[in-house]
Order: sequence, then structure tokens, then C-alpha cells
Amino acid sequence: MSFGPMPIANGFLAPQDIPLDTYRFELATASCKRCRTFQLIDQPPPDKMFHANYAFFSQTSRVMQDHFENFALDIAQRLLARRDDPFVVELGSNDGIMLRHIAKRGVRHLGVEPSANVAAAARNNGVNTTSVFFDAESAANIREQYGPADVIAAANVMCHIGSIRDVAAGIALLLRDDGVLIFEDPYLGEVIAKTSYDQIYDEHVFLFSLESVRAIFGPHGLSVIDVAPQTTHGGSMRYTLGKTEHHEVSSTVTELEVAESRQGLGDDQTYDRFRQSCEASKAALNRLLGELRGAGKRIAGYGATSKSTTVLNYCGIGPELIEFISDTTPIKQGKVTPGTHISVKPPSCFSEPYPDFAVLFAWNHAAEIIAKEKAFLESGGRFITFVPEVGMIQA
Ligand code: DWN
Repeated sequence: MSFGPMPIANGFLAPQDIPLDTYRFELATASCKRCRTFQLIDQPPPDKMFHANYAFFSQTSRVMQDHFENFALDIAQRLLARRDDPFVVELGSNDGIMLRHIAKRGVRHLGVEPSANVAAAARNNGVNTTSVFFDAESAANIREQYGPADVIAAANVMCHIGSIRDVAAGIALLLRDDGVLIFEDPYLGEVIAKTSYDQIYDEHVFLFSLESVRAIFGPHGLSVIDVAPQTTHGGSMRYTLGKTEHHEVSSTVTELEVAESRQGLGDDQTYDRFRQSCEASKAALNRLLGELRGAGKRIAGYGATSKSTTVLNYCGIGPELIEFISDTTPIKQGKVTPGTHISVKPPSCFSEPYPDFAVLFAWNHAAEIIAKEKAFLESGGRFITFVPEVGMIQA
């Protein structure tokens, strides 16, 4: 399905650069009939998305900080316990949100993070980081310098990599024979179930299912040995893979296989229904915002997420409907949203005075935000949600 011409999701720009906001690509998806990998048909070149001004810093959410501390704990307790001088590599290690907990344990580690600014933040957090794109060539270099990896981890990274087969080849090369690959990404089954079409944007070239993970990594000798659903990013899946002959397969894998078949992730009709649900969601959101603005209500946005770029551009929502978006990320503040040019302001502006409504673009952080914004809700303000359907959250 097509979501129309789209700018770079994290391409926030200074107001004076609005005339330069001309780059667009066609945001359209397809589900491969052979391997059922749900993917973008076209993806902008990686250096247009990941560069020295990359706008997303993982540590902006308290809940995500806890999540990654627990991820590190899972790795340390489940995967490293009986290993002698293990070596952990994290792909797309961002600002070191996970790896710093591995580093603190004195474990040999390396973060591989192509965006230079977030890589620098990771080094400041005491995380050994190299700023390169991971592929078969850089994997060979890492193995030569550090030896084989006991664990290769990645969170919200694999689904960003168009050249995934090259990455899979690099992982197979870098991983010790009995080592494991552990990664998590937004889960296709959740996106379909919740009509969270905003998970579809330039950086997310894939939305994985068990079937597609098997199709991608299987040819490189890596089997899925465990799966564990995660609540993060609106519903993610953590996959653990290992070289086929060295590991037992957990029953969670068969259970997920059955669930995917029941949900129809392998059926064309599922994707037709998803398209219809996206169109219905767009119409309902436009209708609601139009009615509220027509009644003179002030509407803001909450969280200038990457996901919001899809929602705003697909639905055609601009400053005439949404006055500004509140966001805690300093690099986004004072800028405007890509394509739709809504001002992004620091949270201090949110309460000066509170708007009547706030579209919860960071819906995946709803619990954390609702707890933080009690005063907004108690003053009569309402959050507008659109996942799983358009509705309101009030005190
Ligand atoms: O995969 C990706 C995920 C992990 O993160 C990347 N492609 C980019 C990014 O996606 P996103 O921008 O949709 O992620 P979030 O975590 O939904 O973004 C939350 C945004 O909301 C941030 O800009 C910070 C902001 N925020 C806020 O203003 N107040 C977040 C919280 C929790 C808050 O209280």
C-alpha cells in the first residue's frame, strides 16, 4: 500500500530552511509472497537518514532506560554467565543506553553506531564505540581486532537495514560458533492488530515476523531458538538466534508460529484489511481534528516522533490543525516537522497555557506521559490517540 510522498522522518529543520524541504520518496509497502517479509518498496539512501545530526536519542524515556537495563541484565544472566572473558557487540548502539550496563560489568564490548553524534554520546557514557555501518567487511575487521563475539545484540536496528542479507552474513562471520544473536524490533503482528501504520517510515525498511526472520537469517546458518514479546514501541518481539547445531529450540518459537498462522500474516487478505484500516484511521483522525478546530479548540501534539512524520504527511495535517508539538529532545526544539512544518517546542511551552487537546504522537510512551502530565488532564485537557483507534484520554 502507499502512504504517498514522504520526507525523511527525522528530517526536522530550522524554520529558515523550509524552502530547502524538497526531498520526498514514495512511502509504499509490500509483503513478499515468498518469504512474507513486510518491507518498504523504496528506501532513501542510509546517509540521508543516519548522520551527524541524527535527531533521535534513546535515553529520552525513563521507561526505555529501564527496559535497556533489563535487556543488559538478560544478556548478562542468560547468555554470558558461563563464558570466559566474553565479548559483546551491539549493532546500532545509539547513545549506549544498553551497552553501558554491559560496560559497567567490565565485559569486553563494542558498540557499532554509524551516526557520529550519538556515537560520541555513547563514548561519553563509557561505551567503547566505533562509528561505521555494520556489514560483512566491518564484521571481518572487528573479528580481526577483538576476536569472535559471544553475543551480538541489536534493538530497533535490524528493521532499519536495507542490506540485511549483508548484515546477516557479517553476523554469521563475527559470531563464535556457540554464540547468540539477540535482537528486538517492532513486531508486524502488533502493527497489523493495532493499525499502528505510523511504524512505517523511511528508517523502518522491514517490519519482521518470525517467518521473515527465519527467511533472512536461515540461509546464513542462524536459527531462531527463542522469542519473547516486549511491550516497548507499541509491541515488539525479541528474537534469539544461534548457529543451528549448537542450540535447542524453545517452545515459544512453535507457539509464535501457530499465532502468526492464526493471525493470517501469510495471507494477502490480511494486508488488504490493514490498508482499509489505515484509510479509516486517517479519515477518523482528520474528522476529529477538523471538528475540534472548527469549534475553536487549541490542539497541540505530544512527542515529535519519527512515527508522527508518517501520520502528519499521510493525513495531511499541518499547523492549521496542530499549533505546535511538545518534545523533550533539545535537537528537535526550535525546528519544524518534516514536510508539514509544525513548530517543535520544549515541554515548558506545553503548559503556557495548556492546549485543550494534545495528539499523543508518542503513544508508545503513553503510561509514562500520562503519569507525567497529570496536571494537564486534571485541568480538563485531553490526549487524542489514534492507536489502536481514534479516541480520547481524559482524567
Ligand atoms: O526505531 C526507532 C525508534 C526506536 O526510535 C527509530 N527509528 C527512531 C525512534 O522512533 P520514534 O521517534 O518514533 O521513537 P519514540 O521513542 O516514540 O520517540 C519519542 C519522542 O517523544 C522523542 O522525541 C522524545 C519525545 N518524548 C517527550 O517529548 N516526552 C518522549 C517522552 C517519553 C516524553 O515524556
